[in-house]
Amino acid sequence: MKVDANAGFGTRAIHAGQMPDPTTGAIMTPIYQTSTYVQEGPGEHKGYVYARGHNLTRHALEQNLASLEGAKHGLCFSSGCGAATTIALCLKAGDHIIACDDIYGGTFRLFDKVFRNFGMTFSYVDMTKPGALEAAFTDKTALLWLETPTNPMLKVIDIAAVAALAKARGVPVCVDNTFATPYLQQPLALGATLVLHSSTKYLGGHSDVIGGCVLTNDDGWHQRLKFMQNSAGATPGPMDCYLVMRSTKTLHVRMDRHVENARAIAALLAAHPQVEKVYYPGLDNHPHHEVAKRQMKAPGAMISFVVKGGLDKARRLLKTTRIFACAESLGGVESLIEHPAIMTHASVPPETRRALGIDDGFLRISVGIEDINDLKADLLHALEA
Ligand code: P1T
Repeated sequence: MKVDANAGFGTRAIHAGQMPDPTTGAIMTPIYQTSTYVQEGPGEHKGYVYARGHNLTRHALEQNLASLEGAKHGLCFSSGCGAATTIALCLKAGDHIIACDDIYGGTFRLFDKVFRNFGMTFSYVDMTKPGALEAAFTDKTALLWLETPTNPMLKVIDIAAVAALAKARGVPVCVDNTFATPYLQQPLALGATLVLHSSTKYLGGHSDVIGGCVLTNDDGWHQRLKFMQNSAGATPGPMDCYLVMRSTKTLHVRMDRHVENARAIAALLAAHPQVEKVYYPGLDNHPHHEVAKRQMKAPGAMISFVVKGGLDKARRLLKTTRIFACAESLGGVESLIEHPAIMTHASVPPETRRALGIDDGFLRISVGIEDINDLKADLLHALEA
């Protein structure tokens, strides 16, 4: 079905990029599980030559995701890190990247342990403070990189404000929109140049696939990224693309329930005597609550909190929950809980973690879509253990 760009989010989630199979009418896009395509003669082909460059299942997903982000172009990658790598490969030695100070540990590792070796320089700044960002620009600044809400402190960065500062200096902005999803936040409409997702998370939604994507309206960036996608080769397989495409059809429905549950869990934690602090942009006392209300449809379903009693208590809590599984990752239908300092953010230097507030009692949860009473009972039982 040809779906109008003005159609509602749910309609685009289900239909954008997908046409009935021309051979059979199959309503679901086939999984083109092939590495190559037969040519009539040398150079005589149907536009499909070799599957690193061309795969129809992947192209359907790319169009679907582009539509959800309100983008002209979409490209899919083998992981969120594969997407980030491909963007960085479009830069060159000597380029300076300003990244937000609170960032997924794997993205920090990629910048600090890989791309720094190739002569790129990085500054990490708290982008919730415009003055700090302005001072970080140099004449070599080639890209601004931010997550919002950030992983794992759940800071909310004002995308429009940051994009305006960058635009005035001709610097493109990449927003990692993984925590928010395109249903809750649309960075391109706020001035971002590139949007990146780990589609392993809410887009995939079922903890059964690793993937990434980049969406943009910028033709030049799209051409460079497409060239690099084929050259560097961090492309996803067709089965994984199919799984993500099956999942985006329910993104809007899942997110509504994720958020509803998260609001209830945040309220429970905020009122609990064993909890020292809760980080959730939906709480009135979150320092960026107003920005979140302005730029997000809802505050998402990631919550961080500090449990009283330090590492011992945190360990006991993680071993006691029955429904909240102790695991890295987020965004699946099942609830997860983890210890960032030991798990997802172990690559971040201890002093940086401490400065951010990622200490021994600091935990992060991804609220799933199970029955809320069971989730509440599970956490209450573990907090009191
Ligand atoms: O895992 P991968 O698909 O490569 O995505 C990397 C990535 C990128 N951006 C954000 C904001 C992320 O959270 C991630 C992956 N994060 C986890 C695995 C985690 O538990 O935080």
